[in-house]
Amino acid sequence: MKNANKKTPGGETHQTTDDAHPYLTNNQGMHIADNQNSLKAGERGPVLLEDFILREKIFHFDHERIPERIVHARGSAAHGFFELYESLSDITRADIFQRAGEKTPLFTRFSTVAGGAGSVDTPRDVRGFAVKFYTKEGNWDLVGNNIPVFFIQDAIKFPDLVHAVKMEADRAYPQAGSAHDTFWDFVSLMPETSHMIMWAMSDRTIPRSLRTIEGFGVHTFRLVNAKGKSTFVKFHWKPKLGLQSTVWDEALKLQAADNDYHRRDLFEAIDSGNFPEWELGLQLFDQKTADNLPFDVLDPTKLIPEEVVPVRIVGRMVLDRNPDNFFAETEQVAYCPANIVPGIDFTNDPLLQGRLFSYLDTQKSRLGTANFHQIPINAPKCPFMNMQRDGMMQMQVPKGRANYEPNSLDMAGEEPGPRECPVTGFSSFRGRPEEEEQGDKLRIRPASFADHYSQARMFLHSQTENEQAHMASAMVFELSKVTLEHVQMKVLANFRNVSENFAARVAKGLGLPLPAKTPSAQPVQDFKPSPALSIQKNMKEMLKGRCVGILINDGSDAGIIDKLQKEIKKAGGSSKLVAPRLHGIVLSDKSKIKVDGQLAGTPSQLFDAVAIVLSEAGTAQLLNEGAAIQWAMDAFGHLKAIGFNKDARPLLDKAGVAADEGVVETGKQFITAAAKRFFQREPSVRKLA
Ligand code: HDE
Repeated sequence: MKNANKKTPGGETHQTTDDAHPYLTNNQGMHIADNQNSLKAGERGPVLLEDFILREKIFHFDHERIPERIVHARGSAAHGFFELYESLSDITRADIFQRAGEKTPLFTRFSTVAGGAGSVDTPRDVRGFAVKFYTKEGNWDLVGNNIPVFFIQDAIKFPDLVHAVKMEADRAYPQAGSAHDTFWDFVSLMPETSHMIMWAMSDRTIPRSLRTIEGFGVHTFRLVNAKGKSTFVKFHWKPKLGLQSTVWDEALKLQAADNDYHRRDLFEAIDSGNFPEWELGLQLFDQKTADNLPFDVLDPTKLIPEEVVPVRIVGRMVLDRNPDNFFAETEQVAYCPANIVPGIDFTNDPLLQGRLFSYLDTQKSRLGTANFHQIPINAPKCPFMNMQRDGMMQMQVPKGRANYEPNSLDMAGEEPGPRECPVTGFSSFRGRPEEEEQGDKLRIRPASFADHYSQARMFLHSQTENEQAHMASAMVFELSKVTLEHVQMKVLANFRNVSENFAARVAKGLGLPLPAKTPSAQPVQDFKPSPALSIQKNMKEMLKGRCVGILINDGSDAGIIDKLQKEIKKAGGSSKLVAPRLHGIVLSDKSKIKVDGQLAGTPSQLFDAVAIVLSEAGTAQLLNEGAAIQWAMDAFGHLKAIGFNKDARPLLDKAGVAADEGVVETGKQFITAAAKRFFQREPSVRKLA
């Protein structure tokens, strides 16, 4: 059916349906004749209540939002697959771990924790790392974080923790930040937060990209094989691009440069075919190993160093497809740690046990119905059927009389209904015969959870000097935003248990005297440092997945730019051109080009390394341009490689860029430098605590 395009009284033309475009309808399937004007009594008359098309459209729009997640509201996600490297059938009967080479579809959502859905991507915050595997035996959700431990040991403290970190109750600020009174008040009174606080103050919480974070299941889980034998497991995700973080000043400026920095980065990487990849690692250990560790494996504030129990790499996750629709998929996806499959099981970790209740409950409140599992992004990709019925938004149309089990009806004539299967069905790990899962009813913390400081100290001592200085400076920053001196003092008193030196540095940075030490329930132990916990010790020097910004102007040497871009591409990286104007930059060879970013809106913090290629005249023009000077100054201050051609040198001089091994002329040495950060430069650009 063809329609001629229609003219409105105002004279604009609106496209109507043709062979390529389907009919626009209302929600009942009725064709719409006019989607531009409401129904009025006369040309300039009142709109009529009768306009059911207008009312349906506005009614639906009015209800477009659903409650955002209580925590982890701000997130970005992607589809992909998990590929198993080797069969783990000796350790688990989980179907996903049986056949080497087999791929399982999945959907992964990354998030910040504290901010609302519309908050920025780069505050100092923990990142959520939630994976939904659509396995052949049901959905398995591994709902983890980018930090392997948690703030608290018992689920009953979670609402307090979250209330404390979120915006304050009366003033509704700060949004998405922990640097305020109530968070640190809670921390100061809960020494069990000490270990996680050290992680939160480290560069782990200011990642460069979601593609460069690790993921952890946090709790100890179990893998159970066909014979019913249980092996403890801790889950790890290791990014193929290695770990990479920002420096604090860069993170702050990224917030201003691009609120959606991580979301855009993930989307663009996938869109351009640079699929982010992680390897799944397992720390597998038995009861004897658990019994010999100097802490309790049920305590989620503790990690097992990789040097003690190695991480066995068993497969990889590739994210290769962006969501088609943010709301339908990323917003409506409902993760739940209780979604497990036969061959995977829980432990008695009291935080995990609380989570097993919370997520199902929160999904009902967010998605409005107990049938949220039928939404496409949440539905298993294997058959699912049972006798659960009805409820709001039931999408299925079950047949027959029998909606209960056992029944004899669906055997006699009706379509056969589902029945239980003791062989393939889930059965909980029975526990150890010598370990009673019963006892007096008690509200108690086990004594084995009482050491709050030893692993916090271990984490600190596992970092490079520069990373330790970042942590002390982060703590000074956060506590300097706290207005209550007694809270600052209590935090310092606690942290004297972690490290006298660290507490003293923070106290000095704040200009406060060191208070008396908080007594520790247990003597603090000096564990061996774990180099695996440091970002800087584990960064990969590579251009793959990274982007170089190239600042140019009229007259820039076309040959240098072309060679540079080719070399970057050859090394696996990408590049973007930045100039004072978006259109019409005329290069040395008189070619006229459009660049990728306009200087004032494309600051250097958006890039992993920068190059400045200018003619003498082009440089002279930019010497009075604050944005250009800041571009170079920030790249230097953020410890990035800076490539330049000789004529651009005056701009570097004006920006105070000193010569060091990261500041090099464009060419081979720049390609090598661009794959690194120059942490050794930092003492020359800022004073750390
Ligand atoms: Fe969550 N958490 N959590 N959490 N969590 C939620 O579920 C909760 C905890 C984590 O991308 C909520 O669907 C309790 C640890 C991630 O959609 C809620 C406790 C870890 C996500 C909830 C914890 C996490 C959530 C909010 C303490 C790391 C985002 C909306 C007992 C292992 C998933 C929702 C996504 C989301 C409860 C602690 C990770 C309210 C009660 C520990 C990655 O149910």
